[in-house]
Amino acid sequence: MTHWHILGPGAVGCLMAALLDKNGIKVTLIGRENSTGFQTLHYQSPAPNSTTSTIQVEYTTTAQLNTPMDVLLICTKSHSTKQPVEALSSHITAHTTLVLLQNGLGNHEWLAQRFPENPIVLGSISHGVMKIARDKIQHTGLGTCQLGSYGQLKVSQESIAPLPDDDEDWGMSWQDNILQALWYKLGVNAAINPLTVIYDCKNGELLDGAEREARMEQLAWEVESLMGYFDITPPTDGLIGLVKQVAKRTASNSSSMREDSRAGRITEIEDINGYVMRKAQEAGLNCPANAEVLETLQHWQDEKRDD
Ligand code: KPL
Repeated sequence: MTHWHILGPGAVGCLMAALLDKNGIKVTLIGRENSTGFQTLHYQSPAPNSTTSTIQVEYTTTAQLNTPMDVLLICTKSHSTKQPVEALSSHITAHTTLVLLQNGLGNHEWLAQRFPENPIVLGSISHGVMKIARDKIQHTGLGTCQLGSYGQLKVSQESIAPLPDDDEDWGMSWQDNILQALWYKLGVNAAINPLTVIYDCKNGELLDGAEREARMEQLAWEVESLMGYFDITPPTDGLIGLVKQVAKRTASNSSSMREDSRAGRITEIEDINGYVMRKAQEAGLNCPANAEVLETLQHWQDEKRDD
């Protein structure tokens, strides 16, 4: 049976552990904490019929892992990826499939260069999930989990695991063009996340004022023009249509970037609007709204670090 190792026992990593375990797939979580062996993880399913189930998950650390891996699912924050993946590299054999499931873009290019012989799968997840205690996650909203092959070596859905595509809690689908799905997510995050930090508001409140909405439109419009350059077909209602739909659907959410910023953690701005700016430079396009939010958030982050 395929054994999945999940790097990053945060909310998404634990959700994936719970969903994989529920579907009979062997899972080990890899974290920083020096407590290894089997530990209890409580999973609270979404309301209104919320129930809590308990699973026993194996935990290990990068230093203590001592087996080659079948599948390495990377769920770390995008800015904390390279170092722990390097630390695991002696357990990545030619047979290890690397699955990247995180916000922002850029690490997929590094992964393909660093591990050119390995099958690579990219993913985009829209489930709502919160880690409410060290050993407890709350699945706050059902969503989807899109996966797809990336790079030279084509990976088929069947080859990584019998992933359930008929399980409602999972919302799993295999995409032939996963980069397109990831650009859509990048566009949504680039237009919503930094503005929720700047206006210190929930996602839905970005639709409450003309200035906020205009800035959101401009950010989305710039990403959409970049998509054209990289041969990515925009969503049917345009990227701005998708952005507004997500802002409405997740109206009461406080974005991950706002939460990171409030908690004084490094935000994913470099892997979201920063990635947009790196691609804009490659394409020779101007993206002034993305440049502005990037600069503002970088500046705020540096100020907090100096405090
Ligand atoms: O992905 C998100 C995030 O917060 O990172 C959105 C879609 C904006 C939902 O909050």
